[in-house]
Amino acid sequence: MESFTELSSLATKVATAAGELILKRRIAGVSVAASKSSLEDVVTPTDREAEALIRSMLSDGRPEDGFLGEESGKQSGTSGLTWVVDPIDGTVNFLYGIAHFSVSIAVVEGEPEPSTWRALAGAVYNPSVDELFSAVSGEGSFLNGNEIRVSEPSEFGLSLIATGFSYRSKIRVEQVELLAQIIPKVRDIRRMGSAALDLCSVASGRLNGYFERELKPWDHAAGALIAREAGATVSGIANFAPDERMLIASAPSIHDQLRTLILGN
Ligand code: LIP
Repeated sequence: MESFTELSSLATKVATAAGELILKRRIAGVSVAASKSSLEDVVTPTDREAEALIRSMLSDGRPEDGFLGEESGKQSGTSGLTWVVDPIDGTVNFLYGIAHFSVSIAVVEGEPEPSTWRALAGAVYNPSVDELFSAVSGEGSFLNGNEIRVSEPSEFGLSLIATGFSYRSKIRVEQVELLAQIIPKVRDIRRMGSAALDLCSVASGRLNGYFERELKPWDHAAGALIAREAGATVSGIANFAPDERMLIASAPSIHDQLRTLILGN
């Protein structure tokens, strides 16, 4: 297998190319192509176009690898590696012209299951501000080539915490009820609309913590690796692997207290 560094180089090259495409389409104007799990859960023609470009570039570079994408699903490979891709993370922001969306590309070893995969390399690119977050397993995390580390708050009550909400209104009511218990105990809350960029914000110290339910593998595959390699603790409901039930990422010193607030244990 090629070195992890070569995998990272391919991830960053493809994420940057896809980011340039989606920014061009955003400037030209964006429409809804379809809705998915609910009317609020939209997909645009650019989501599909960007994922097709990503698949094509990855296949050219590593034809034997598997692929799992938000828009085109899963294709098994023969190399033991799978690329886990969200072509536009923060699609609603993209649709509304809010400059906070990203291309998220990770490569994992083993099945594309968060509870069992080993993330090897990842890239998250925000084309609106030309910020490329990247990480290689065991080699740290970087923002535009400069190493990044989590930020430890002086105390839990001064933590800046982000979260996100479900596309399903019934679940959103439950999430707001939980948030009502958390918000008085921390500095403030942010809801920015891209899980990948929220995880990169934890990695770079722009947030002290982030949690969210119902994330798909492609939402967090790259961002969770970037957060961990920057010193964050990332966990889920049961073992220390996030899944759709919950993802919690934070500076290590506040993780247990944040988990207890969110999960009650
Ligand atoms: C989004 C996530 C975000 C979440 C949104 C949505 P998408 O992913 O990045 O954290 O709150 O509901 O799931 O759909 O833009 O790829």
